[in-house]
Amino acid sequence: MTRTTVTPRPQAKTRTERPKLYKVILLNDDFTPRDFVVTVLKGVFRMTEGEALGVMLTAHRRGACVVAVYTREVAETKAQQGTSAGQAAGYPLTFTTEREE
Ligand code: NFA
Repeated sequence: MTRTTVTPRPQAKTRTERPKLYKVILLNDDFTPRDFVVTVLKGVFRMTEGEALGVMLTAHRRGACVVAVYTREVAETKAQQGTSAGQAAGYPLTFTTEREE
């Protein structure tokens, strides 16, 4: 009779990489009306009125404000949507993205 020896392999560990995160940053400008910025922040970034007001005012006073942090695709899409909303209304409103350290 033939005997077969089964040698168990050491179980390979599954390593799940954390995705890199990207900040969406709102840049201040002198032309986009404050209430328009608030409307875009609420619509694109699902913020409440109070959150949107806080972010808009911080960008207005300091020049820029981090809006939110997402994976790359989501951050780039939302930044593009916010910037496009401004362009469609004739404003220079700009959202950029930056890799988080
Ligand atoms: N600075 C703009 C104004 O006074 C408002 C604004 C805030 C624009 C934040 C862009 C970003 N109308």
